[in-house]
Amino acid sequence: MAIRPLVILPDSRLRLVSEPVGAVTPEVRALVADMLETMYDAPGVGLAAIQIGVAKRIVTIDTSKDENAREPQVFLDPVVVWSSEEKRIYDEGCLSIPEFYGEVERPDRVRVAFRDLDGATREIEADGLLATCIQHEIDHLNGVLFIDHLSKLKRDRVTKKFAKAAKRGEAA
Ligand code: GNR
Ligand code: NI
Repeated sequence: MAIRPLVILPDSRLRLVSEPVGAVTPEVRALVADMLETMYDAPGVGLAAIQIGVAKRIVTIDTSKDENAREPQVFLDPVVVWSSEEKRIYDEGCLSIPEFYGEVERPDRVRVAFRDLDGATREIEADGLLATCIQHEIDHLNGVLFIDHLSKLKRDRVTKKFAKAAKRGEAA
């Protein structure tokens, strides 16, 4: 297992549409192990494979608060199959946009179909932080960032800040 470097805005890889996973090979399992290690090290609540530079439709999430009682969840090829009319607003952050936060409105509850590491098809209904997080991660699989849900003014401001920092070779 290894902690992998995070892909940071304005890296154009964050705009890629990730590819379906296909067969659950030992390489896929090794990638998931690296994603979990990288997510826990960051620390983050979720991670999409593209955030470590791999354009595959893989998401890891752990919304448990206690780091001594970890509850890793792995989603291969996740798809939202139902979302509630009711919305919820959450102050989101992203490991690829460090130290920037913004309020995003999304469906309060979602049903998500996915495959697990045994290749079995499963479905869950998520609410609360898990619902917010899984929608944030599925956005990553489609090249969408949470700042895309903010006003153009806020998005342009943070995009420029990170572009300038990258040019100078600094963190934003
Ligand atoms: O660690 C994370 N926290 C978070 C908080 C609110 C909404 C979404 C998230 S996901 C984020 C990690 C990340 O960037 N995943 O892509
Ligand atoms: Ni993110």
